[in-house]
Amino acid sequence: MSNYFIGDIQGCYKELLSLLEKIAFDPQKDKLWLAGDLINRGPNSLEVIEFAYQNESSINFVLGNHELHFLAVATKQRHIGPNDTFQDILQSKNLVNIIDWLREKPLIINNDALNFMMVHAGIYPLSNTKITLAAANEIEDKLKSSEWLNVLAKMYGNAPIHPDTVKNDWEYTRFWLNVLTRMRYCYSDGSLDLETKVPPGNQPHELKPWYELANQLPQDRKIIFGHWASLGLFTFENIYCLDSGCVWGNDLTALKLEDLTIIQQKNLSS
Ligand SMILES: [Mn+2]
Repeated sequence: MSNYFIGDIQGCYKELLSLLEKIAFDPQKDKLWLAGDLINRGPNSLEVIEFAYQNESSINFVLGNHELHFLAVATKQRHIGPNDTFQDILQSKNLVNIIDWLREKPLIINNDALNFMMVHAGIYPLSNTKITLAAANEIEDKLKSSEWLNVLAKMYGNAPIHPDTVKNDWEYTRFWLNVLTRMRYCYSDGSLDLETKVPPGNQPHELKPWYELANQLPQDRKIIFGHWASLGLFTFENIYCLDSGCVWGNDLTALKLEDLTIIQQKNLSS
């Protein structure tokens, strides 16, 4: 039995199947841990979602910004954007089940047995693990509750950018959703910058990647994330970014937990 972490798939179903063939994935024995953004921007969002849905006993994943955006569009809280490519899921006969199933998915997986924490974008570097997990759990509960449509309607926007300026429940929800599913860079005081997407080294000098801030990040376990295609496959101490930009013509990456081998599949259309 093996455990594999896989970065952002974004509808690249052909590449997912090829990657699973390379690792000889056996759904009876192996487990996949996906870092979110299974869908959108790429060609086959519905196939990826159906695959994850049908193999639920062997596939775990965290919600990414694209799953949350899909939920907002599917429930008419938001208009579909010109670059969104999940019309296939919106037209699926299984849409209602897919929506309810996504609502149950976590924002963070903190696995003590396998010693890792997985999140789509990042862990807030100036808060301790307890505060971060409590925030994630609170929002997960809201998404499962009757308040879920309000979460989807009110999650858009960049403010507040610092936890000390949070004034109410909805600002708290938006701040933490932005941390968990959109963050790349922070200012040194811990304020979020949610616009800069360039690779580290090219950013304005006052910004640092979230994982470089003087921090309270857990040291005793692997931290796995995706979301940052321009960072690409990256490791820094116990921290691993697995978004290697398959949807942008690059690679889909799997990291095997047991021996830390990297297995990649190139984009098959480019
Ligand atoms: Mn993302």
